[in-house]
Amino acid sequence: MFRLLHVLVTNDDGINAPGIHKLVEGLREVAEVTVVAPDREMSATSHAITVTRPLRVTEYRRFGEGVIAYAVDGTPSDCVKLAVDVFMKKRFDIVVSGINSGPNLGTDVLYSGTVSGAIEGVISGLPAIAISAAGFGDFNYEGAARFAAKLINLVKHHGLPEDTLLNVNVPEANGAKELPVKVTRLGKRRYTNVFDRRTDPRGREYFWLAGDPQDYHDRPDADTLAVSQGFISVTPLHLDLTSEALLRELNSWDFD
Ligand SMILES: [Mn+2]
Repeated sequence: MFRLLHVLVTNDDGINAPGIHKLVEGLREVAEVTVVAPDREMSATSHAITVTRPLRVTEYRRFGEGVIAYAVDGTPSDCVKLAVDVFMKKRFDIVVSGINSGPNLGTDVLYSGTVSGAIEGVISGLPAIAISAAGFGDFNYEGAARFAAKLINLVKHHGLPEDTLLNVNVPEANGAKELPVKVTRLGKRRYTNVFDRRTDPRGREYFWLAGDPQDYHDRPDADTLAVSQGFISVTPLHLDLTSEALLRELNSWDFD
């Protein structure tokens, strides 16, 4: 019997962020959608989980009829864990995390709560997609939401290997109807001017972490390069960080 895919949606910008609302609008046309997302912004919380205090869950109705949604006072990983393990016993088919405000390219993925929401899905044994808007402010999320709806069906059709997720970055369409897609690897991204040094009203110095990304396009298939050229970037990510190359060489080190 034909059954709609059941998508678990989360994000790190919080359940009120415009990106997650556009994502749900796009997905609900082709899938059953359940949302479990942080009740406030949790950007750059990476794969943190909350273990030193309880988690509170509140029903959330602003996605409208037919979308079950809960806001959690925790991280994206907490949300996916709760959704899968405890509180929604229903089986999900796929996890989609986003649409993040701002890109998650290269080394960004190590800090990203958006990517970690998807990683938690993979750890739970589900296929997962992280999707980010490669732009800030009044970004038009519609192209990204349409692509997410297309991609969940491709993932259903092809499946994803174990411990693997897709990291997607979508640039602003700028009038283009459909953006071209490029399959990429993680590029190199470093930040300069990382700390903004300021003075508070009482004359005490403080620091605000921000920074300007510097991309090093040393490979033609880097995600950073693809997005800068106006492509939707799709990067397969694997959870095993083991270095195969050094693993072999390390065996020849004299540890004794
Ligand atoms: Mn974010």
